[in-house]
Amino acid sequence: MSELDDRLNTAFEKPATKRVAVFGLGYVGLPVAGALASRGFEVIGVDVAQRIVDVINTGKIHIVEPDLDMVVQAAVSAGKLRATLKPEAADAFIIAVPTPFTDGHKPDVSYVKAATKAIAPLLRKGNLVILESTSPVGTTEQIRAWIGEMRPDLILPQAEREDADIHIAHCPERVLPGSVLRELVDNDRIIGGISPNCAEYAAALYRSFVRGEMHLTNARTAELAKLVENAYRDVNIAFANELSLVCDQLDVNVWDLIGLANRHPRVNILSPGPGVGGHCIAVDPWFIIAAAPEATPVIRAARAVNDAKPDRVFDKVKAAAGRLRSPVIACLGLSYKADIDDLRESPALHIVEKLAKEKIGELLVVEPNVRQLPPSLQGAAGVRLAELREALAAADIVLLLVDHRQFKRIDRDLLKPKITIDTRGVWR
Ligand code: SAJ
Repeated sequence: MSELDDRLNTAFEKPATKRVAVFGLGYVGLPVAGALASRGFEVIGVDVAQRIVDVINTGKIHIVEPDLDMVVQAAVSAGKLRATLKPEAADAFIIAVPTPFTDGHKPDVSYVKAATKAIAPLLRKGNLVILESTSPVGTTEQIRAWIGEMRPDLILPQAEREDADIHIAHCPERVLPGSVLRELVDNDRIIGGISPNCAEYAAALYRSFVRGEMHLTNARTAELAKLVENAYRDVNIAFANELSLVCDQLDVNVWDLIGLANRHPRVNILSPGPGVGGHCIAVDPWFIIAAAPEATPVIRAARAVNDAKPDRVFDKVKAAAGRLRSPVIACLGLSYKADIDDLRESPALHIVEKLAKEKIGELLVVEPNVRQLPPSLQGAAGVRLAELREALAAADIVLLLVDHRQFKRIDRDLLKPKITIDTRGVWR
């Protein structure tokens, strides 16, 4: 441990007296707030939605994530976590707000700007500002500029200067929805400081609840590292999805093929599916493309392949249905991946919406993680939410869109008389 580490650990040795304000109480901010509260920090969760603030203050949560309810309930009842609409002073501020893209696939950092502008008037000497949101390269420096406009009285950090009044760093979130609490603690963290000192201060805070290693770097590298992680995955899923189309044409089972190719010691092909969903992998590669459009043909092509995959699945279902009179289609799964309720950017949902719009048969939708159809499907003619058993009994075509655990357990004999379209390779 360096002398500085010693100093920082001393600074944080009485976490019960330290306040951290977390801006944005969503899939990332809420678990971080819970983790800090469970380590004894006094945590103020700031959100713009009254409903979210109210739910959290009753010790409940507004999202589905295993065990998060228990962590939040314990933190709220111990008086360590409190949600509010109104920003309050703290020792450290963590920004965990959405960074979507605009219609033209350009990054929209307006929520980060709004959070920064709310934090700036509250800043005192010694404070730490951390950006967790996945952000385009340069956003952390932009935060410094926004603070500078509002607080000319503060000495702001610079790469080569260590006499700053406050510290600013980017610590990108890396947690996998569905395993957030485990990954929050176990994953390594990349900590990108505006200056080395900033990174050290941020690392000291994360060390309070992270068991993974801290990798200190500058803010720009940390920003790009996060984007690259998700773009890497997108490109590799695109390769698998492209293979699935090749295999359809050549009458080869893509799952057998990938299983065999992956026996090579240096080959590890991911799984094809109905497309790439969620709010990260389908979004973040665009931040790299927007920053360097001429230099990113591979990343752009991967986006195109993955975005086109739902329509290829639709074509397959349409062709199968076209051979039947009044086909009944069991559509298994709506979420963007297995065993969660998140429908954002879901390829499964896109496929079912298109089948409904083009009136391709009667659709019995099975989604064990939701209680009602999403608005886009509510009231659509010939579409309803059904129980798995009923849908399997009635269907001519069984379309597997999400590999939920309930679907993996389906008795294969029930499927024998049906036409099956398995986009996830569960029943191979
Ligand atoms: N998918 C496939 N084939 C695969 C793997 C995934 O089709 O072999 C599909 C999934 O079904 C889903 C999509 O890709 O539709 C994305 O799912 P995912 O489980 O790969 O990732 P996310 O979006 O839930 O979470 C990712 C993670 N990033 C990486 O694994 C590099 C997570 O660690 C990040 O924190 C998260 O993005 C984020 O918030 O950025």
